[in-house]
Amino acid sequence: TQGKVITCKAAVAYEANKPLVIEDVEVAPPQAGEVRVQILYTALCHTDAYTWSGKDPEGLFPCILGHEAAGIVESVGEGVTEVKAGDHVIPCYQAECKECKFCKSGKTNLCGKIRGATGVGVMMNDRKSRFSVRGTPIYHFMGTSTFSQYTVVHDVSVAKIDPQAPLEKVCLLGCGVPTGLGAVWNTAKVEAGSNVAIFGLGTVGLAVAEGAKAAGASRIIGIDIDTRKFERAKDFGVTEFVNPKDHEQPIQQVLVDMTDGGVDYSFECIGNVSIMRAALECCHKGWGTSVIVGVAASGQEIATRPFQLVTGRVWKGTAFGGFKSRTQVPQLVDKYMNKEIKIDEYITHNLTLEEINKAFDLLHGGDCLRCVLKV
Ligand code: NAD
Ligand code: AHE
Ligand code: ZN
Repeated sequence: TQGKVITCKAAVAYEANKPLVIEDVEVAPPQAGEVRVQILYTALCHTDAYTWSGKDPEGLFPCILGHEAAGIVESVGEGVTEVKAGDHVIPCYQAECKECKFCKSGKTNLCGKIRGATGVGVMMNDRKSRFSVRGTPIYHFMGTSTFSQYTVVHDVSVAKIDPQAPLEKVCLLGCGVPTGLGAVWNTAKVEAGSNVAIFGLGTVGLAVAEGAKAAGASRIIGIDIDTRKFERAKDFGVTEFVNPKDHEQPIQQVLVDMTDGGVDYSFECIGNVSIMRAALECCHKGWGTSVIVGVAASGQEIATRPFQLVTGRVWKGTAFGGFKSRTQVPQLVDKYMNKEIKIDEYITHNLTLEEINKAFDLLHGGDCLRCVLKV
């Protein structure tokens, strides 16, 4: 297949909110600096649902969504040295070129090399897509487009992993689990003995709980409006639950009262700007730090009284939990293989690519964390 167009199945999003269509998609060979990957397993993340909903300003249609996956390199383009055909890989929506201003700064995991192309659904080389259906180009998504049996990614967007690792599990290390763990370990740098509040107990929020427990946090307070989330959350380290619907007072006040003035760290894992405000305002005066993890819709803005920051609270955000993707995703795979981090516990459903619309329905129902599709 090397050097040839591959025709394979992919789920195409033609329009916002319209069911995805399983199509025979033509996938062009990788050009210089590109890698064609056979995707074996992909999970769905709420960010896929968000873009599909039409609320993402970077959402383009028709496109192939998906960014939490694992697979095997099918072929590589000219000049690609770090992976070869047969390597087991995880596509990384957050690239790491190791050469740009961002990568060299030592201050961020964001990479600037290809972001200008991935935000508009094309490849860097020729600003074109490698996907087409009956001659019509289909946009890429997040530089990954994993809802396809084959995809083409930039070489800086692919992490080579232990070939022994089960791809049907480690696909989750493409997004949600690292995001939550890293929000705690890299972005907030939670210390032992801290009090932590987590808003939203989906996969990302539970991974925050897992990370906080590992960091030695004393109280890990989970906040969710869906009571079904509570029982499971205990297994991930949540020590106390609050349902905002059970309280008359604003949730930030409830938390301040529970914690003698506020928490040391809070994490917003929902994507709701009024909860982002509550998450900041439930932090302790003088030092409390709030990390925004959730992705809010186009046009939404955050607000608080500046006095909240003047009096020492800190507002931060995180992308992919601050992990440097190509360097650190393989390390997270090793941690899973050594049983230092969970993955299996986040997988509540398994389906096939053909059943992807059902998988999105499950994602919107309350009992699904991650649904892994066999591609
Ligand atoms: P999810 O839908 O599984 O989890 C969200 C949880 O929030 C659910 O349990 C829901 O019941 C709860 N919730 C909804 N509204 C609430 C409210 N008003 N008060 C309290 N709880 C409420 O989603 P997920 O896959 O865990 O992702 C969470 C968010 O993180 C999404 O916005 C996603 O787009 C974003 N995300 C960001 C990054 C990043 O790098 N920054 C990475 C992955 C996901
Ligand atoms: N396209 C959206 C922003 C989406 C967003 O914030 N994405 C997160 C990852 S979510 C993964 O599930 C992120 O890492 N952003 C950093 C980046 O460079 O995209 C919008 O609002 O424009
Ligand atoms: Zn995601």
